[in-house]
Amino acid sequence: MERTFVLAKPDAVQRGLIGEIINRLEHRGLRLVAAKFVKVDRGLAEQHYAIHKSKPFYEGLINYITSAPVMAMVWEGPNAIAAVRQTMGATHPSEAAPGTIRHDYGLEIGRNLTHASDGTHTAAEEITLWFKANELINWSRDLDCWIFEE
Ligand code: IDP
Ligand code: MG
Repeated sequence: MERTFVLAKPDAVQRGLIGEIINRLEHRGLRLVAAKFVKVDRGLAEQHYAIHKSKPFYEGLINYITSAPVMAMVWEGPNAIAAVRQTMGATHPSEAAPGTIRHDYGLEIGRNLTHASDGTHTAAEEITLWFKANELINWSRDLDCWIFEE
């Protein structure tokens, strides 16, 4: 079972789309492991987006992610990292496939509603950055056998 880190970004929170994002991931069959509502400070934002430090959009990105609270989550399931990125859609909403969150709710790359880890290494790093070990809940659902084959 794979775990991935997900954010409903400030625009999603301001627009009342936390529930919609959770709904889509729940309906996909993914299992929630952890969630918290966070006002991101600049230090956390800089750590989370360290890989983008040299990019021209970096300052705007830090301002965006610290501009309002975010909903930070961990979700798990088979191939959860790829599954969540597929449900989110391409980074630029204008390139995201219809039916994805970024397509259905977004227009601009700098207001693309969600973050999701892009690989096993970043997923592990991001989960550790945002959550303490005891905030991650190991549990099972009665319907897991109808979603997970094994
Ligand atoms: P991802 O969120 O799909 O993984 P990344 O390339 O990792 O995309 O970029 C991180 C975030 O930085 C994007 O989700 C978006 O909010 C922002 N971003 C990326 N490229 C641009 C850009 O060209 N202009 C403004 N913001 C950008
Ligand atoms: Mg990324």
